[in-house]
Amino acid sequence: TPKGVEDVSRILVCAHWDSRPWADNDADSTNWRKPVVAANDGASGVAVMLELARLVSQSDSVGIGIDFICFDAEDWGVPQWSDADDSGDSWALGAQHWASNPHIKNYCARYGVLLDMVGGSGSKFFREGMSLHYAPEIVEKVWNAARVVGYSSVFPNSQGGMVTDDHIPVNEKLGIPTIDIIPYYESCPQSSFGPTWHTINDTMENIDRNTLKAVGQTMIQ
Ligand code: AHN
Ligand code: ZN
Repeated sequence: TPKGVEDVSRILVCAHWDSRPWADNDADSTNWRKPVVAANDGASGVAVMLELARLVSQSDSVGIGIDFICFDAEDWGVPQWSDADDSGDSWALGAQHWASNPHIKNYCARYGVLLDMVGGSGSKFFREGMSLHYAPEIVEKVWNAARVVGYSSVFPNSQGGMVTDDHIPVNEKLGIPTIDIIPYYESCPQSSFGPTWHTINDTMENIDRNTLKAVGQTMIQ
């Protein structure tokens, strides 16, 4: 049997690796058609994933298979300056495609974790609503792991928003219970995803290594 088929001894770790072509949430409308650098919204999830892969490859006691997937074209959703209506399916194009055409026929995994925007300064990862809907036991497991490694202040137990993201097609089309670790800002006027979301300020200066570490350490736990 090929790896991953009907296989519950594997888990899935995913992130999107594309960057949004338009900074359509920038405060300055002259930036709306400029690309986002995406230090947080793209690179951060991949960065944590690479570090997990590095650590796991050094260990001989992981005891489970881990599939790392970088999704393309997550961030091609209809821009705010466009007249086209955004039904939600213009987002997560790579994940939609992969979930309909997995790299292995009948691919399965025990569960999945999506890392999206896991490096922002001041980020807190509230429990995301769609994750609670599709995979409440995985939310419980991960938030418990965060508490065990001392990051309960970065991973509050209360619920944040409901997010259209790469985990939706993985849940809906493949039936793999998959959660999204994504920031939620309770009182940020620009966006509930934080002040740099889809702006030209999504750059390295606004990345905090402590946020990356909290997420990485939780994943290792
Ligand atoms: C929507 O704005 C519909 N979803 C947010 C998903 C996203 C965008 N993650 C990163 N960039
Ligand atoms: Zn984005």
